[in-house]
Amino acid sequence: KVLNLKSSNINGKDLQLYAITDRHWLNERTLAEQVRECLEGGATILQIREKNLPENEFLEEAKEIQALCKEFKIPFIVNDNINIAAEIKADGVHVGQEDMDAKKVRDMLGENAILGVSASTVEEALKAERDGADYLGVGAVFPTSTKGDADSVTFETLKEICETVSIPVVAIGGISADNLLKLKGSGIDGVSVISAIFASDDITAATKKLKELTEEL
Ligand code: TZP
Ligand code: MG
Repeated sequence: KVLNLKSSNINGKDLQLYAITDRHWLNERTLAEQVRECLEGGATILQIREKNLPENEFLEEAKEIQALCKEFKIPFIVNDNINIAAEIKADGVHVGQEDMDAKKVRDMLGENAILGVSASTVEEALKAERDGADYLGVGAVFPTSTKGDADSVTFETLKEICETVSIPVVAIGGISADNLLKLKGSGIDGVSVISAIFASDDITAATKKLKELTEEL
């Protein structure tokens, strides 16, 4: 049975500044507050990423964040959890190499939903594209403490992936305002960021700054 998510589409421009949530940085605040500030700063797409939240709390939170994304007219993506994505008709799902097989996810989601897949080699990138991915997240392009088991990807591999696939590519992993422009010339469509946004004391300002820098990619 094909789950009918909302009809969506994605292009490189939507991926310019891809924010991913992380409750590790909440500090007495709510995720919705933080996400609003991030969207006010100009994130162009948002992914909710929850690793340990009970399903019912994840669902309620996802609805709240989805409403914000609608308000700011940007795509709303759910990390890994296809059931939640389907239940609330999210714009799409993002899966890693260790998660459910991308082809299976595409079959379950149907043609219209956005499917993002993580890749750290040219082979993984090509397979993800064949399996029906709409975009790739490639990294970690810089050292990061946010995801302990992240593979590392060199600039050369990032560039080769961008040259090889025809779907848009976002770089991820350790990206900050200090190193973002090192990715210039790689061919990426955008950058995906957790801590440089959500660990910031001023989320709106941090997001704005990153967005400005992505204009120069
Ligand atoms: N996948 C590869 S690196 C990474 C993920 C989810 C973590 C990105 O977080 P940060 O804080 O932007 O380095
Ligand atoms: Mg995953």
